[in-house]
Amino acid sequence: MTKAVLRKDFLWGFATASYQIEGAPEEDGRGPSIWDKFCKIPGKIADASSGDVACDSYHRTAEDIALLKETGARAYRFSISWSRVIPLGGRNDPINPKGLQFYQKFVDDLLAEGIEPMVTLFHWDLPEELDARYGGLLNKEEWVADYANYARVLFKALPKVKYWITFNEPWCSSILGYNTGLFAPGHTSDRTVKIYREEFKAKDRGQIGITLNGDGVYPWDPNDPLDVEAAERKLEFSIAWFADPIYHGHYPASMVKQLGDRLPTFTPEELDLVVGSNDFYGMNHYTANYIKHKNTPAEPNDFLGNLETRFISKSGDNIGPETQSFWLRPNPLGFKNLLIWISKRYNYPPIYCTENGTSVKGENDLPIEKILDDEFRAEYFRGYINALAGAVEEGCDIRGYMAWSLMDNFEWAEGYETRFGVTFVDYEGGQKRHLKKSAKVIGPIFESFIKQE
Ligand code: GBH
Repeated sequence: MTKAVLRKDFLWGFATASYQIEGAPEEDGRGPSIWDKFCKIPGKIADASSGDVACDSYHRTAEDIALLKETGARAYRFSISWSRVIPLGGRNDPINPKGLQFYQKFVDDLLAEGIEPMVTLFHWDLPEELDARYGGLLNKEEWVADYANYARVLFKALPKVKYWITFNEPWCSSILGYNTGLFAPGHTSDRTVKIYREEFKAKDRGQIGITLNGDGVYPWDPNDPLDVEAAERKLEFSIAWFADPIYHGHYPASMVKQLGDRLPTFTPEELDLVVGSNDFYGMNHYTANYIKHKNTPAEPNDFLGNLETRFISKSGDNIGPETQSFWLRPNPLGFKNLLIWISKRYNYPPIYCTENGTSVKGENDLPIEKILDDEFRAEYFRGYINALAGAVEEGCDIRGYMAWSLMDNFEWAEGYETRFGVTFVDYEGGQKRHLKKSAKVIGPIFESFIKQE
């Protein structure tokens, strides 16, 4: 017997992102994004693929909604392709009515089926023109003004949307886009929240927040205080880098100590915009690591906090089974611990888990019957959803959960080889969708945890 610990209005469902599923890069006036360009550079994408077709979702919204219905999902998190709506991206550039209409109709269609839309404004696919024009996200003046304008266009066009996410994983934009170069460019701002609150919130009664990624941590040697400290520092370098300014008005001390004046200082005006800018905390979470401190001084390009991440602990414990993603091994307890860490550090904010899921080792090479019988992924969700319920029992205010992903899709630099979907997408067979086992286990678990009244 499970205990009904989740709120009656708990939102559970699935997540995707525009470039990873839509395809149709040149249709109805869409402009190119930095990912269209990035994918053309030889060597950037493992299988030399791109999002040109992806799941063909631009032409299959009805099918995607039917999938959601079949799983019983209450909500769907998707992102907007900025260059569909404003092909050149800028505040003085023309709006593309067909692009806007596509998303308006999609929102209407979801609502007609009783599915709550949760919209990410920016999931990495910056209009290419803005990068060419002024360096994209690196140009604070220009980019912030253009992003603010884009956000306002959408707030205006989609008043029925009640859940807005400003940025997906700014850590990835910054580090993978500008530090390691694995992904196309990025950075962050919070002015969008002011616009929403001042011009739309009262009328539309929605909420807005940022989505941060963060992995669970354990000290490599729990008896070494330096590893214990390093584990905390890892969370500060990945999560508190963005969340401390929002909830506490400053960067974490450990980052200031290591990075000094390489961290920008906030002006009073910036603090005004940033502090308190989350109606909810959006959390993307997949895995955990053992953390081992380093004895040498931090390298100038270090972004982890002068430490190593490992899958095996000092005593030889493996954090979790291997998956198709080199960075991901399931560890549900790490999720529970991290939910509690975030809740304590930021005074128990409402949390929406905006992504959680796994790839499966070798999945792409299996025959379809085996792919559809994805017990490994089903077990992942059982473990993680139980961990979530456990965190709620310990006082965390968790209000929603979106599994990544509704369907297999373009997995960025890894191309199509790595699948994260609860739905199999047959890329060779005309993008046909087939529900996997995992699609059907999530609903019943949530419904058993959610209070009936
Ligand atoms: C999410 O990021 C994305 O939001 C989503 O679009 C994506 O499809 C999904 O995950 C599955 O990957 O060793 O430096 O390369 C997940 C968080 C953080 C996971 C960075 C990969 C790579 C670390 N990601 N991490 S690195």
